[in-house]
Amino acid sequence: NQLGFLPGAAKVAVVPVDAATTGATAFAVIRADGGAVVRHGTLGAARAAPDSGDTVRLADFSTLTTPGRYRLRVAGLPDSLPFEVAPGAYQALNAGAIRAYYYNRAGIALDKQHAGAYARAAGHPDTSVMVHASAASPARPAGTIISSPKGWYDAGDYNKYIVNSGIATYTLLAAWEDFPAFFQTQALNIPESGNGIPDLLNETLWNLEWMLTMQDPNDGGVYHKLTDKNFDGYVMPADARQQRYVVQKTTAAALDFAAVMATASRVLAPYDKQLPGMAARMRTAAEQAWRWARANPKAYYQQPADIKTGEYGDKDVRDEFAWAAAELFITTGDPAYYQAMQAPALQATVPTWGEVSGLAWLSLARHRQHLNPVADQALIASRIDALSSQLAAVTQRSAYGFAMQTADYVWGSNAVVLNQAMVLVHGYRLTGKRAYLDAAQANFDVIMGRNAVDLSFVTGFGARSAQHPHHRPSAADGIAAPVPGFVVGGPQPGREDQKDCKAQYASALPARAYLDDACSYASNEIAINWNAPLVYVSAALQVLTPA
Ligand code: 9MR
Repeated sequence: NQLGFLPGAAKVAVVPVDAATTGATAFAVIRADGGAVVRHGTLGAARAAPDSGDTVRLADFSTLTTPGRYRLRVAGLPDSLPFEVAPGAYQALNAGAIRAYYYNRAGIALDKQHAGAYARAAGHPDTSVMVHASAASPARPAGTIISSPKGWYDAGDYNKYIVNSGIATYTLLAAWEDFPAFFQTQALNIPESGNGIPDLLNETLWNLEWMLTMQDPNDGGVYHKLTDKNFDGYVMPADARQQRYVVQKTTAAALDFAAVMATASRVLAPYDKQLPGMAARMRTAAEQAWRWARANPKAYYQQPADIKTGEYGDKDVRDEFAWAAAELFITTGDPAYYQAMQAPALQATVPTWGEVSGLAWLSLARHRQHLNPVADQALIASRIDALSSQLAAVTQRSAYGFAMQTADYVWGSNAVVLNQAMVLVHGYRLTGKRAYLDAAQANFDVIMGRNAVDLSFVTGFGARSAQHPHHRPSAADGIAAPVPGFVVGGPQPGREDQKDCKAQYASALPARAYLDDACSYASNEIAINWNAPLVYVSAALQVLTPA
């Protein structure tokens, strides 16, 4: 982990076993400056790691708790990159990961005061968006112009998708609900800073306000996405001028919207003075979207022939129903929503944009002390504990000491790593089992450099980090360094971008199939749903790691 560790954290490094190190059984931690040895340690057993095709040993130096700047030394290898042990080890990363959302805002100029070198003109006002034929209704026939400003660009592209905004926005609100004291005092230097609302919520509001405009007030349905017909080229936002459309109302969009608005309404309720009527409006919006989804339970997304942008399609929305029901239950206390959740049949899985049942369980666990007694407390605890226990068991078996398995190397694998860590954090909060917190730390380490490609996957953080994300502003702004604070998608063997890339992947192995090139949308894009668990997990480790 190139960033380093909190003093009380589990601290583990991965040491490759190769011709040069094969005899090495010991390691040392040395001072980054001067090289004085501060710790000797014994390497763990050599274990094969099939996903990266190597053999590695673990170096555990958890007992090193003295703040400082260090490197790891193993005979036969160059010294490691420097890392810190520090009480505030993840503060700056957390702030940077939230500020990444500011940099990805649609419909606003980024000024020098807040964006520094990354200042840019406004793009995509989205005040004149056309209703696509797929979204036509009697009140809003095809060609109707609506206004749907603000929001974050989804990823390296400039479109805005409700399904992905669902899990992304929710996860930021969940970070707030779990660690309010941490975020209460955080100053992010964004345009709204100092307005009496904590900055994490200020940033989240930029997207919530957009999401509200995606609901058709005539029927409560929610458009699936706001998009160009074709992806823009590598241009700055202000230079991308295609006509924008809202496309098809879907069940998944309505339910993800309902879940987020129900969550936001309880989070924002204390800020009625700053945001008059907002919490109530969001609660009503959530209930209207829920009713629309109940009346239209199978409106699956079907990409129209003239639209080529991201799909976020999903033909199984049982989990979206359950998640929306859970959030509405928590916010309203109405037992009918708990019944609608069908809890006994609902499993907990590591959340993704298309599989959100885990979010329902995480929210219920978070609010367990204040739920209507109709909720089955033992079931809630057992779902979280069972999933955490599975992940911790994989961690124990794994050569690299993390929870990833072959099947987890999918498009956006780094978000799988982080969402696993988010589940483990909940497991730790619920049970106090230290193994869960340590496993969450290990997964976080993966993102910050404890991986087969020896790279920090977060732009601008760590001594050796991703330099060329698939992110249009980073590619077009003329600045060598990428916009900071974004986690890139991560290794995965699909390599779907090879038809569009001149550069080639160095390896097809699941944990090595990564290409630090702007062309690589399959391994090196950034996305709002991938950054959100980075925000969650870095805050969680900062707050929860015992001193
Ligand atoms: O995150 C999405 C991933 O699960 C899919 O496999 C992939 C291909 O459909 O699409 C990813 O989402 C992209 C979206 O469609 C458009 N904006 C960029 C997203 C990240 O690559």
